[in-house]
Amino acid sequence: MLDCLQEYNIDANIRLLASARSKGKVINDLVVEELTPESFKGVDYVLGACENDVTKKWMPWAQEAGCVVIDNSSAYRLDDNVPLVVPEINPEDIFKHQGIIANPNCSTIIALMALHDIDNLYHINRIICTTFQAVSGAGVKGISDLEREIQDIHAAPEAFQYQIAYNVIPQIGGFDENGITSEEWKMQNEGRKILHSPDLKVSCTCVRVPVWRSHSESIMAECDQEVDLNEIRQALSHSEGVQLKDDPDQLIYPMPILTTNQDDVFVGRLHKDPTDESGKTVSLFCAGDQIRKGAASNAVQILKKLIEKENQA
Ligand code: 11C
Repeated sequence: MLDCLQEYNIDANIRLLASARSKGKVINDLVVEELTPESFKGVDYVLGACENDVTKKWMPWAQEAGCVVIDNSSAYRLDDNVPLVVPEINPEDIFKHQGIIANPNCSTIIALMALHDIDNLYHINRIICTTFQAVSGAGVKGISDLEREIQDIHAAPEAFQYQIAYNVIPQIGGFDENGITSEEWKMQNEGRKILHSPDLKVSCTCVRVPVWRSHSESIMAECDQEVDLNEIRQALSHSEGVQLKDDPDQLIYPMPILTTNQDDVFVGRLHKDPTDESGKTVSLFCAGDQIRKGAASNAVQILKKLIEKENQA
């Protein structure tokens, strides 16, 4: 987030707040302060990146102080009074906030960056998706699990249920009574809200893969009308924050190593689903850096829009 604030030329006095455990740490020359109810006094904007229970504890303090919070947790994403925003898709929702704006789930942001133009053209009614999620999506311990297992295949995993080196794990989040994980529900629930598409149906399988950084997704989108691949390519080639990488003859397609540490989502492998004779289903593959566009950059882009509006007033 600090890197993104700098890259997006956000000129601000920045304070870093965390628990007592991190008090005194120095990050980019800033000393981390312990978060207390008084911390938010005089603060205009808060970028939150905590677990849900921690977020729910400090959010009332930030609201009491009149801050506008851009929150990365999932605690408030589906709250009717909280806009859920991807700035390239639903920027108008930012300004409906009542003090909290939620940053969507990373896989959801990356999928919708690839899909929103297709939705605008043909209206997507159903999505079938498999994600390939990098270990860094599970935080520092996810990275260290892979690092340690590459050194010693018998190292005990801490972040994941099983060894992730040389393996894939088809579980991200906890399972419900239907065998669907919390991560898998996010794409439908959050996708409906961001696209303003209350009937959107999403079937998702989320898979952890031994990739350091950048989530990839294989997506089939069933639309209300027959799709035209050239029209889709044309739209995607002009889509802000998207790069079309779709030339299989030249071996050009999205891969996570290509999107790491940058904001654009790559989209390619576009083809019509050969099993849908109506021609209404498009299949694609996309990749995006879940730490940048899937989290930090998306939050900073929202902040930039808020500041621009404030400067216009
Ligand atoms: C992962 N997508 O890769 C998760 C982490 O909804 O913000 C982000 C969870 C969220 O493990």
